Amino acid sequence: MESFQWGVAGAAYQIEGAHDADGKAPSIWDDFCRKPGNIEDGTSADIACDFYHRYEEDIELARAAGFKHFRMSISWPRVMREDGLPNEPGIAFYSSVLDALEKANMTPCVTLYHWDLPSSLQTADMPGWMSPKIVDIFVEYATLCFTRFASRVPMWITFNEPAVFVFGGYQGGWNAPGIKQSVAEALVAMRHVLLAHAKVVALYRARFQLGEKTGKIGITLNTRHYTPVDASDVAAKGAQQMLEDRIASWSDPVLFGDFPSSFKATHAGNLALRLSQSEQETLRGSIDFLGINYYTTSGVEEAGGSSWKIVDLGEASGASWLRSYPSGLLLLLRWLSGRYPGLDIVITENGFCTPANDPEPIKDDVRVRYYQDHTRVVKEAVAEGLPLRGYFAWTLLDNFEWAGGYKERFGMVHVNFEDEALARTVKSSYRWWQNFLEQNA
Ligand code: GBH
Repeated sequence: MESFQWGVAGAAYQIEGAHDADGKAPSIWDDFCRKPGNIEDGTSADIACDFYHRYEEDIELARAAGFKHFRMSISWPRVMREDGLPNEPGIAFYSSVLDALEKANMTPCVTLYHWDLPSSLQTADMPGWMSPKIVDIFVEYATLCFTRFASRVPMWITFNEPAVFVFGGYQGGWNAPGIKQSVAEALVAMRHVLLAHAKVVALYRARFQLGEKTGKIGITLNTRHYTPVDASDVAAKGAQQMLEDRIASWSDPVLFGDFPSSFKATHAGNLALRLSQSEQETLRGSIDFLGINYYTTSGVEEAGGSSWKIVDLGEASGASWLRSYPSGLLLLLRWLSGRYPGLDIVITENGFCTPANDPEPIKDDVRVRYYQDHTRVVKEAVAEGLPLRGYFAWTLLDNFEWAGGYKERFGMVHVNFEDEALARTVKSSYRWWQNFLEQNA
């Protein structure tokens, strides 16, 4: 496991707080949280973990755990003003974070977009990712980030979980900006995200990739494995169809330049899925690695005739969508490297949820077990020769879990949100990582 990257991941909106500090403009998540009913416990991330002011202490926690890689995101409305000019104090913040990481001997992995679109880009005239104008506006934002930070950041991710903010934000409505419309309509946003990704990667490769092309850029997809639980052909076909619909619908475009034929058949006639020759060319091969966030697996079972259904597998957590099923990770990695031979894969998130009302939050044995089981699979995958290059645990701190508010905890460090001091206390899982990383250094 010589050069394998062990890291810890987080995202700006979930931890930074300081929602209006130093010229930061509002984001669609600031707005979404203000609307009653959107967030389970009625909270927001106005303060969150106050990482904005405590990043030194928190980076020290990550360092002392033994992590050598640190995944973070840049908040677009913190670094770019509504008039498009740089917001220097916001840029200075990330610059200080990078300084602290350098001092701590940790390598940054930076996500450009982890869901906090500037509010000024989501209006009646400018409908966010639904507008074709967003493509070039995202390129401008990325240009600013690369100009200021590319020389210090060897690993970039354009988008975190595009399916979640596209379909959650522009179809289901449970994610910002909270728009409810048909899947067919939301595919327009999917198209724009893919085109924005491809353009930003072309820009990075042409102008910013570090000397000797050591800098890498990729995309991170939300994934789960879909695994047949019976031996029927129907279940096998159902599982394959789900994997293509949920994962390959994003990874095929950035690797092959076009959507899977099954996806095009499902949405037959939808113009958003028609890519021109030149769009296909910019998309094709537009990642140096594929980032996957893996948390869970679903079973697929024959349900009579030619129909199949999704069933729960594995051990329950504090979030209904997340059940621990470690072997699904290995199956998913095999499926991905079968479809995309030679492609480098990085697990950019993996972690377990416990409820906020857990009577013993510090003694998070279930999380220890989850990390044990999943890191074992990581080692198996590497031993098997699968091109898995890194693993990032989600996450260092208990934080703002989007629509789940503060009710769902993923941290290896407890944060006391009941008290202004926001005290950090390491959990058993933190100590487990410390020990694990010492042995695997
Ligand atoms: C990731 O999302 C995010 O990147 C990260 O910010 C987040 O904190 C972390 O994982 C933990 O959740 O409709 O029942 O599926 C994970 C994918 C997709 C899981 C949306 C929750 C909503 C509930 N998420 N899903 S459901």
